[in-house]
Amino acid sequence: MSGRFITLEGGEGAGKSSNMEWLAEQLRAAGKTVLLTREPGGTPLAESIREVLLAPSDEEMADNTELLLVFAARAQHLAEKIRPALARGEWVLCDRFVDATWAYQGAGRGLDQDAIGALEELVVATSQPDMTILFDVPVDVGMARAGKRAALDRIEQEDRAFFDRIRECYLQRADQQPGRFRVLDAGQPLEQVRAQLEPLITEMLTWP
Ligand code: Z5A
Repeated sequence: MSGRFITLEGGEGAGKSSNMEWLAEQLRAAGKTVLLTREPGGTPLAESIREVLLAPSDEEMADNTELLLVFAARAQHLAEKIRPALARGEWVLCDRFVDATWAYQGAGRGLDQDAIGALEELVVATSQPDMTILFDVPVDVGMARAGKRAALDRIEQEDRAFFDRIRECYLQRADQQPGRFRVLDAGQPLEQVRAQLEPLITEMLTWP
């Protein structure tokens, strides 16, 4: 048995969380067993790492610490949750995955691509998504949505240029890997974003 692995990506306030449960409902209505999860996080240990990663702190986190924590959480998530679910034949919907590391730590922080590639090879190996849905939203629009929340986490406190690099990186990756990525205009109202998701659901349901 082998399930399907779908990841949702995008910048701040792109609408991933707002659409994930809806997407799961459509797949469940078609008879699929769906597991919803997120990164960083997804298991108790990985959620603890998430707290460390996102909590604002007086001690500045070194960039490599951030990179290693992201991959430590991912290793746990894959071992404890994602791979077992896929082995049971389930459909795993994951809010962010390794593309977020290329975008945030690679483009955002400017960390070494070879190091990220080596960690991806070690931790993710062949467990790559079957489809990655990129919720692409102009940075201003996404930041305005996210800014309505009570408090910004450690990464959300970065400047505008950081988020510009992230959006550019996501779009570049989508261009380079058209077989896996599907790009949505997530700046539109929710109903229109869901209308863009519908053909993707049809596509998924025709997978062999
Ligand atoms: N991170 C990393 O650095 N490296 C990694 O490898 C990984 C992650 C995996 C936590 O992610 C952080 O970890 C994240 C990247 C970093 N950076 N930060 N900061 P997260 O997924 O937990 O946090 P997030 O992506 O920033 O969540 P988000 O801003 O909430 O994005 P979202 O889930 O895409 O958006 P949403 O919650 O669905 O919507 C945000 C608001 O907009 C909400 O009020 C909605 O009602 C509203 N919304 C949504 N869609 C619409 C539309 N279409 N129109 C109008 N309003 C809308």
